[in-house]
Amino acid sequence: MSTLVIIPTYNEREALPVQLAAVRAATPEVHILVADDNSPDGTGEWADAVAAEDSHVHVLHRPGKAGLGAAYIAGFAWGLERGYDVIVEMDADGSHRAVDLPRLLAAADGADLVIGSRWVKGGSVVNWPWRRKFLSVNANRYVRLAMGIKVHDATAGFRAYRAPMLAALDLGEVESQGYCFQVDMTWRVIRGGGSVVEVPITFVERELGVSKMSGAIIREALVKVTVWGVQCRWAQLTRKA
Ligand SMILES: Nc1nc2c(ncn2[C@@H]2O[C@H](COP(=O)(O)OP(=O)(O)OP(=O)(O)O)[C@@H](O)[C@H]2O)c(=O)[nH]1
Ligand SMILES: [Mg+2]
Repeated sequence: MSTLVIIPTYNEREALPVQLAAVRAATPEVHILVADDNSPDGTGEWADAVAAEDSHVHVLHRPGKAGLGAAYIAGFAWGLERGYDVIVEMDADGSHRAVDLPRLLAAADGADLVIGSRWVKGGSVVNWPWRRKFLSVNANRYVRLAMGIKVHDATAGFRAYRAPMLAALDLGEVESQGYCFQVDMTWRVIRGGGSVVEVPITFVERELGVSKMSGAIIREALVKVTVWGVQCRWAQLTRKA
């Protein structure tokens, strides 16, 4: 089973070296694609230098900051073209621990989408203030309720897709960024008839670099999940009528 781990980066010059080394050590066989949006801090150039020395590391240079979702969509296309069996999403900032990756990959044997979940039994978050926990837990409750899905951590960004599942989705249609991108992808897999499994992970708040989370990212998720929820309920109602 060949695996590609996509790490999207924007100004992760401090964090990426630590994360890259951790992934190489935990899973020496996997390939890594750094999808960099022309980071002003030189993350892309640093990744190029590593890629020149290590055949397991690749770099996708994008012209400018266009959001997490767009970077992943481009990374998925890159991985599908090259025939990887499993494609993983993973942050550069160390929040997603490389030591949890082998369990995610093992579960990808039996599911189209494996979500590294904070909000199932055994999952946890380290170093988050109560407000962040409250936001994430309740955002996920809202997603479950509004969209009628059973996933406990639909906003999670540490996940593994089986390539045929990604290939079956119309990825060109996906416009969401941030957390919304994760919910959008989860919903597309479910609607596409794919199986979803949640594996508990320990999520660690970033210690290096700066968060790119913003009010706009939270608003996007809230508005879109509400619209999708209404569409979904409407479709259920009109089917029954
Ligand atoms: N290529 C690319 N990567 C991005 C962009 N925005 C964020 N990222 C990367 O996506 C990953 C997650 O971003 P974070 O800033 O950690 O956002 P977050 O994990 O939601 O928020 P925190 O928990 O506060 O860290 C990191 O590896 C970022 O460098 C973007 O516009 N383009
Ligand atoms: Mg982060």
